Amino acid sequence: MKNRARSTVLLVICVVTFVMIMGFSLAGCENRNEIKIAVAGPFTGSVAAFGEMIKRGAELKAKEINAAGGVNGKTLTLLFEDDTGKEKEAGLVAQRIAGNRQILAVVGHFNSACSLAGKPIYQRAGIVELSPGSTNIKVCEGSDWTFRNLYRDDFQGAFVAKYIKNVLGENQKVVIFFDNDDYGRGLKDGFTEVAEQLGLEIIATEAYDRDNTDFKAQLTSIKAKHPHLIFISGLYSQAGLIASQAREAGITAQLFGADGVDSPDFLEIAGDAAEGTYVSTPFVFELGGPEAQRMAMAFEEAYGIAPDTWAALTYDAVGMIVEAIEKGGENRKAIRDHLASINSPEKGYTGITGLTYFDENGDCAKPAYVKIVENGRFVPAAEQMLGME
Ligand code: ABU
Repeated sequence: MKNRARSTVLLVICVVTFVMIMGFSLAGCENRNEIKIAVAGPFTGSVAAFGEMIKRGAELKAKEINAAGGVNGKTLTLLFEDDTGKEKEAGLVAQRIAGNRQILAVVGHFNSACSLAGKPIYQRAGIVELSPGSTNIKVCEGSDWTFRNLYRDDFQGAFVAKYIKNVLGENQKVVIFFDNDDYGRGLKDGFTEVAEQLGLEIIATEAYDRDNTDFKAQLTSIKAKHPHLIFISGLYSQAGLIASQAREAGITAQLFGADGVDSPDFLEIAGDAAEGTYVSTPFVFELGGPEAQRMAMAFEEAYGIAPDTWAALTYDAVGMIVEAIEKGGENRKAIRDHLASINSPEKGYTGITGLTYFDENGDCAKPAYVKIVENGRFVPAAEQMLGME
């Protein structure tokens, strides 16, 4: 009896050991052939139009990389994580990503509030967060692991104030209507500081809530102040409603948004009321080089629609991470160290959105452009301020 019990125990130990060895070697096989990076953004929720473009821009770049032989000969696999554009969800997404050791880096998040929520989690875990959309000034501050491939809102706010003064005229009475979140507030502050220095007259500053859909009462009060221009410091989903409700209320003031309004869905939501609206933006396809035109054609062919600014910046962000893996190494720290070493124009990454290189914060200096809505489309504004920012 004793012998039989001993044999059974031995058999169980052998089976368990065999299963564990097989499990480890299968997991090892999976790792050997794949490079995994996460793409985190608002794939559902009130700003899902951004997420859709981010997803497609990332997918196109991954498809091209894999068609050209992959990353060090391995297949690039993207894992999409939906933060719904909300900081609470972004925190959960960040924990999930940070805890999965197979993920080498994160492209995202898009909303500044989400990048800020993820930042301490990614920093603790030691994994890069490279945002293709967050512009709040604090996004990269205080972490060695957070980078972005577009400008900050102190730069963007100042740029818009200068554009208004230089191009639209000196004696503008301006109302600022801002989304009361990290992005809307920060951009409002950046704009206000320089607008006041330049002598623009800010006659009112009003906050709105992200969940609001009815702006009529606030617009009635804004109308009574007779502004020449309303600067909307927020996202396309509310800006579209604000534009249409402003025109319905008989407000004729010039509308000016920033990069958060730069989405084809602004045109959908605002309809005719979008006409003549200006937006500042980190990228304009029409002003890009031949590689940008090639990417736009490939994107249209793949998805049947034109790419927007966010598809372009995400396309470049995926390219930067892949370059960091190829030149730095296949681990989280090597990717960070490689990105941190891209710290001068000579070492910069040339993507379809131009040259990206980082300062000691992980921020980068890239230009701003202006688009205007004409005949239901965003087109480059006749006047740009390149080199005059
Ligand atoms: N910068 C565009 C809007 C996204 C954000 O920064 O929250």
